[in-house]
Amino acid sequence: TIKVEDDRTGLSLETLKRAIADNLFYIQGKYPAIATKNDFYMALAYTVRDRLLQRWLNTTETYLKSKVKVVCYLSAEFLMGPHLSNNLVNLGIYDQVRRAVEESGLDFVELREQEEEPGLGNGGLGRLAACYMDSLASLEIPAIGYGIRYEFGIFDQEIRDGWQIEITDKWLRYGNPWEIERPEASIDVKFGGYTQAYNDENGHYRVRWIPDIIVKGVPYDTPILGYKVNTANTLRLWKAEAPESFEFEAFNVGDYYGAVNEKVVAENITKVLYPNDEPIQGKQLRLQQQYFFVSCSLQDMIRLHLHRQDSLDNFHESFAVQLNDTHPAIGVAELMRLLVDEHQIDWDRAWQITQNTFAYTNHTLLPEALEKWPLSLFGRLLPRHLQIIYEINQRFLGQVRAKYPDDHQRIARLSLIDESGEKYIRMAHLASVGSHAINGVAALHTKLLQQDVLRDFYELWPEKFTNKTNGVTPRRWIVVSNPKLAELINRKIGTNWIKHLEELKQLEAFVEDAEFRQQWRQIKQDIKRDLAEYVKKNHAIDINPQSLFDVQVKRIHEYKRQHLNALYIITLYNQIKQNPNIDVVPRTFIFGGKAAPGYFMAKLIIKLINSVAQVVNNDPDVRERLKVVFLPDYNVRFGQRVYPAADLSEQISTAGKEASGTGNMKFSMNGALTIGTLDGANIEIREEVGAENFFLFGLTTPEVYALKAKGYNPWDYYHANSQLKTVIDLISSGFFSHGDTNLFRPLVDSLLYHDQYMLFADYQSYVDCQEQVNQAYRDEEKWTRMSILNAVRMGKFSSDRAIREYCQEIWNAQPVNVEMQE
Ligand code: 26R
Repeated sequence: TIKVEDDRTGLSLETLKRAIADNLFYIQGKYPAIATKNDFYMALAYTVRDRLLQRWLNTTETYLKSKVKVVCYLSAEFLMGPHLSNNLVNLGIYDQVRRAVEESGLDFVELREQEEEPGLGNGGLGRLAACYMDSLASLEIPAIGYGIRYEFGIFDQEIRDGWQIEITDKWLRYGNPWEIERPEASIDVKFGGYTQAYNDENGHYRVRWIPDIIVKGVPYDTPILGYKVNTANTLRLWKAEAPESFEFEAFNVGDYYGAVNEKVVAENITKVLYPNDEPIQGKQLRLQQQYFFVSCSLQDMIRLHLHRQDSLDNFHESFAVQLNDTHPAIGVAELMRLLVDEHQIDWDRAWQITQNTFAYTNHTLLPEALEKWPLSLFGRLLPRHLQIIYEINQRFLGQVRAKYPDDHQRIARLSLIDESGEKYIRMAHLASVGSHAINGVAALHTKLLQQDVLRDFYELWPEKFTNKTNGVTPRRWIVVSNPKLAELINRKIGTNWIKHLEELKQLEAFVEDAEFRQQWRQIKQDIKRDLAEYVKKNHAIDINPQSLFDVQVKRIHEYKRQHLNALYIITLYNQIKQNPNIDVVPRTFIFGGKAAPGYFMAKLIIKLINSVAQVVNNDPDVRERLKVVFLPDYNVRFGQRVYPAADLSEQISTAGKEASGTGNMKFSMNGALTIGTLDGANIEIREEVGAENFFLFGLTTPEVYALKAKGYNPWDYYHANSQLKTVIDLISSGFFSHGDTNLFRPLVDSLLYHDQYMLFADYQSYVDCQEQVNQAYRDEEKWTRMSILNAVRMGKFSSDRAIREYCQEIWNAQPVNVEMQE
């Protein structure tokens, strides 16, 4: 008999080639002669999607048919990055598909670069959610990621005259082959209006909510396949639309423009991602976004639950709901409303179910990033939720009063409502009260939560607090982004490490193997050359692949201190100007990152870096020994290129400010050494890789606090340190701004008069530490040993470890085997 492979599942070269051609014709409606690169990319993407659909449907079916517990990760952001390569790797068909594409006469890399990355996140928090989705699927944990399908994700960044310009991110412009719209599963969400008390047929007191508008949530599902398993979980993102009936009603009474306006108002809700670091208390639309996606998601869960069984009494055994920061914290009040108002469960039982369902992760200690909503705004938009929050608060404060009678200050501090001035709802308090578990994202961060931000809650419920140090997925951040390194590792220890990252430890045995060190160096060298070519091609800048690649890529923020890095560059520059023949280690300083559009100081830091670059890069005295490049539009795709090319990773936040950091992990896994403070996960990274393999500088958190308490005066440092003074004076003089002494004045003044993040206090320690980096880099073999040890000791920082901990200690979730059937 002749066996013919199915066009949509077959993996032979012939079948893959035919499938690409078929999809080009039947989906894109093109034949090769008239197809664009994007048409070919779409044909390829559909070919790959076809090959994971069977797993996806089997997975969904498995969850629907059994009573397994499902983890629901609620997040306003999912920074997924490109799907194509990741899916190919997780399916285990990367090389085969690449060959099929090339044998079809196409350029695989060129097609791969056609994909618009879904940038539905700002940075750390959104990317963490994406890594966790990969690990959940790879560990075969039933999970759904719930979020918002923003029409415009994080803006694209351009640099003009050294300044950041924001361009709207039209990522859906050419369609998105990875998602499937599910209009049949749409959900209605209410907004505004008023509430009414009534007695039901049994004489029970009840409340109904009469909204003034209803918005329809339409789910768009994307499969998230695990690494070499059958599990393909779902990322379900909600789009807001106007309900058809609404338009129709208005039309009938002749108010056509009113109806169109309703539609516009509804559809605005999921238009655009809010950049962080923007003051948003007054932004009604942001609260609408949060409530919209959370309500859709909880109603969806209830529907799924009732499909599997007939009572909501054990909802918390069906679902574990994780709140990714406070953005979805309104879910606490919404689940109470759904259980009490819409499903007639009594308050006490509903509260037990709610607390057992939710868990809350905090991601920031910065006071300005702690969400609070003006009570007036909140009550107008969500009148029923405000009542529910009052009720929760009253019962909660009753408990507090019983434990701490007459401690009025404590009660005011713990209240869900901030009543010190204008009244606000404190979302972190709502999340803490409504959850059975609260966690920070690195050991230091959790400790600081307990001692500072959530101290009163910790005293009340110490047992709720746990630490869950962040992790990142080695599939995307090593296998996809650094295939050469992955292959070298595979040759030495096989492929088990990809799912068990601790196994990289076996490579320690090769540190003393000169040939292995040579191979390791060669790979780094090749990737650095690739990056240099990319920079040359896309930005017309020459960088020397032999120089030390010193990289700082992350959101631009004063606490992350990109400007401390700039002060060091100017310091080096001054040394060269003073003595042009000085023997310096050639360095390329690479920066990348976006500033929130309304964050003036962050934008000025970008301008400073570019202004310094212009002077340094064009000064003949420097003789190409220093180069400074700010690469525009840092995103997941560029991260994949830059982490593997880095020699040195800059993790230089003021101690006590960076909750964890995750870029620090990606660098180290790829063999970069870290220069960093004792902040966030740096501390744990240093513990793992060994203090001798980590460049440590700066004040510790207790030292930062003590200095603040005794009265920090940046002028003391300025006057005492002539090198620092020279650097600051040079900026002030207009040297980097064509003589304009005003341009950088806000930045310089903020350092001289406040220096909130203590750059001056850490300056000398940083400069000295950078000198140690230089010395280490001069000893090639030593540097290589350190690089290898950094990478192979990173096992702890796999997101698989983090997800296992969440499963065991918070979610009580188990892996579920998905059987393949036709
Ligand atoms: C309230 C609103 C304006 C807002 C503020 C801040 C929205 C979003 C943010 C982003 C924060 C919460 C964030 O991304 N935090 C980062 O989370 C990472 C993952 O845990 C950490 O690694 C990182 O240290 C932390 O800054």
